[in-house]
Amino acid sequence: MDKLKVLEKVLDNASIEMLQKAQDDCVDTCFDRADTQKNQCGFGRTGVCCRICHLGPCRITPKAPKGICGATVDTIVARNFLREVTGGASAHSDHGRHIVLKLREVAEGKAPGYSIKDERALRRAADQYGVEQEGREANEVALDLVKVFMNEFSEQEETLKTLTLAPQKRQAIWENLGIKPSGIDRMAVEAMHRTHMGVDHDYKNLLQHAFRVSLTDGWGGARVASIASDILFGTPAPVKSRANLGVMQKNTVNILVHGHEPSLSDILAVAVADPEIKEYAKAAGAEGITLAGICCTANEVLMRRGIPVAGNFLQQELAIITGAVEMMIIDVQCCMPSLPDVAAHYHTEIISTLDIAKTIGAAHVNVEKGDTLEAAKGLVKRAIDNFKNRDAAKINIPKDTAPLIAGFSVDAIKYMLGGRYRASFRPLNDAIMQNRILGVAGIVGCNNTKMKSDEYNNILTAELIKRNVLVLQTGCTAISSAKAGMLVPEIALEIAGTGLREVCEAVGIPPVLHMGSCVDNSRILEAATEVVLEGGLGDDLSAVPAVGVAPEWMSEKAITIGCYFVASGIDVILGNPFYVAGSEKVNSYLHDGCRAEFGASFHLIEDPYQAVDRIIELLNKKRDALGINRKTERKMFDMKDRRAM
Ligand code: MSK
Repeated sequence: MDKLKVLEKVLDNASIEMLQKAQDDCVDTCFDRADTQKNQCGFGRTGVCCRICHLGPCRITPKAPKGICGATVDTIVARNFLREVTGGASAHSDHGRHIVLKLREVAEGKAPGYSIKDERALRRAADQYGVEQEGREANEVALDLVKVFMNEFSEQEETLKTLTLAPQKRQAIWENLGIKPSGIDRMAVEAMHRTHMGVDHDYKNLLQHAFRVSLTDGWGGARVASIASDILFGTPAPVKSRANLGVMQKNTVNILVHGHEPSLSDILAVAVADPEIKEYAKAAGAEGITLAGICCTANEVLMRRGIPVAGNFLQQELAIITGAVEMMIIDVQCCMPSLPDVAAHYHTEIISTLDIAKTIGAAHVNVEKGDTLEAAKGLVKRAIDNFKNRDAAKINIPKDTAPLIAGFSVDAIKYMLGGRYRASFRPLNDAIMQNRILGVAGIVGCNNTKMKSDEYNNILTAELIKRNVLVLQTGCTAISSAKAGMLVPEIALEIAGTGLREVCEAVGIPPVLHMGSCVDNSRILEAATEVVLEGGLGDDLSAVPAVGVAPEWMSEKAITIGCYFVASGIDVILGNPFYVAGSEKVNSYLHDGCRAEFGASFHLIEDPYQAVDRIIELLNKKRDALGINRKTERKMFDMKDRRAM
């Protein structure tokens, strides 16, 4: 791959440098494999390949318009779509289940190394879910809350309790549409049943179940995951840190955590701070230990502990190519199976840690049972032992890093806006009503080798804050913004529009708020709900001037997230298409027809500047409907205004 080609694939200097190094070191990366896979299957891309039964595989063409069983293209495309949504919901929800089970172990006193870190979060959740608290110890309350959460997975008939956290009007819409889901597990099994050969053939019925399943994620498993994580590991609050490959250091032992679940990574943060472990590292000739993260495990430990972020999704291989990673510890989701192949060129050890997620070539160390802190210390010592195996000639850590502020949970935003005793979303609602802030965009998702990594994310984010749109981010998109220096308040002074800048200055927040990992997209729904409950911006999520955007998405989880945003009444812009183009009916239902039901739909816009225009148009429509789109007289904030805020 020559220099020009490298420049087409990645945006930031650190990634450019490492992709060039990959060529020098003869390492095959996802960028090379994307070239090898260039002529991607048109049948797969348009969703018209059916391999659900063994009469096929069948591929729909004008000459062969039906599968052998008689399935139409609409049935086939809708079935494939529903299975993708179920994959995404299952990933988030199973993550949530693991955290809930950990919470149970902790409450039963069976998880050494863990504790209930945030009793306030526990009590708040107990209130929300109606768990009796009067005179009861935290552990007792936690055990009852765990029972409620476990029931969210196993409930057969009643609807999910977590749905009741949505605005009343939205709940009524779901009720009328008949898409209120019952238990998470049941809905996933039903999805697989419906899509089995010879069951549900009505494309609309299948798509409705896709939206129903998506609700088990955003208003079910993902929300439960965030709540349980906050109880166990602490509710995030603003924290400073840095992002990009340059967070690794030449003279320290570098350990990277990668994946999604915080159970081990949070304990690893404790292990690396242990004095005995620090001594062990010094004895091995290292100046210390650097713990950093990739993808959403990174976001989890960043949000709560300020652990630096080494990179986002498409940087996972590039991080190893620095030649300076002693160990990469992986858990679940978004960890490429290629990691051990890349690591084989260097001294890096890849360690998988959960029995449901093994990778050929990775050493497997189960950390789920027994004393996790001891297991974490064992892993750190093993990484330290590997320090001596470095090949100095192969080490090149890019210098690039950028400062950031993360940790904007809904609780933290409320506190920032209103202070400890008046914590509320009122100032945000007022700023939207007064046209200082045009609206809110939740920009989420991944990177994708189909586009230049981070480019769409960053153009869109910068252009929106210029136009006074407050941006909420999660996942790998937030890491894109971090690398580009957009997660610090100073950026507001430099590029944000006047109104947004005034609000950011008055409150002391960046114009782009990092709200967590991809499972934390439920926090965006929570924030939007707070806006509705605060009043003045309509009585449903569909009324709020807010949009969701998934610019560079790639995973099934992103599809599910998009669906639960739309089902919640929030329009979603996609930077690249779903695999549904083969069915005009499915395509048009998702991008238009479902608006009649949910008040929102998907919009495929592959150019970031056009996406900005559409977003502004959508926000303005909402503002018009609310009657708040009048021009307000421009007025600079004085100290009195700032205090009032
Ligand atoms: S890690 S799902 S690449 S956001 Fe959550 Fe990043 Fe997307 Fe994975």
